Amino acid sequence: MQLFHSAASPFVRKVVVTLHETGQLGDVELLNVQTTPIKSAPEILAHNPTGKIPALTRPDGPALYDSRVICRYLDARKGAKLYPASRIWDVLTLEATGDAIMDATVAMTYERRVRPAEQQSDEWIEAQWAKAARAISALNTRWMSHLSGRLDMGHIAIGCALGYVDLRHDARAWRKGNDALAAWYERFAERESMRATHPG
Ligand SMILES: N[C@@H](CCC(=O)N[C@@H](CS)C(=O)NCC(=O)O)C(=O)O
Repeated sequence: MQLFHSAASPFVRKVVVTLHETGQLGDVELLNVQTTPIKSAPEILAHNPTGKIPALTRPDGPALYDSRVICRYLDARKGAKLYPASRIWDVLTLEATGDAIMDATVAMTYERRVRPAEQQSDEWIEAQWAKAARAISALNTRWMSHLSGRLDMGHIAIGCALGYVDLRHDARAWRKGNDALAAWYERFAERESMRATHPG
């Protein structure tokens, strides 16, 4: 299988952490690509009409996208139980929360890096950060019990989302007022899968 990859993408990192955690790293070749909302890499378009990464080619059917589909496929392929039936709705909601933090903060990065300076909107960027900040605060107040349990896909999504905020939006100081989540992330970032995929 081949994974369209960029080390800085938190969505791609979810997939690569999942490969590590489920022992499937050797089954996938990483293909580094550069793609942006206004300039899609042509080699991705052949597999994913949206031009986004991650996308995973596989021997038993058409390529898979997006990260949630790929991670679920990899989990099923190995029977890894990162989506345990007993708490599936919590896991999916937690994964969606991580993805929402990524959506908002990746959009902030694109606004500054890809959109021409005269079209950039500070108001829009602040509104995106407000989404991410509310989600981070909700994790700190409502999700710590879940996060301290057995590893599942929700944990991986949150770890990758917070890693991306550190990478691109460190100045926002997300740890302030979110002590429990900050302590959890400190430990989570020490996992071998997270250390091996650190984008810095
Ligand atoms: N919902 C998608 C989001 C993927 C995504 O936004 N990837 C970014 C890189 S971090 C991308 O490919 N952007 C290029 C574009 O928007 O065309 C997923 O979970 O895979």
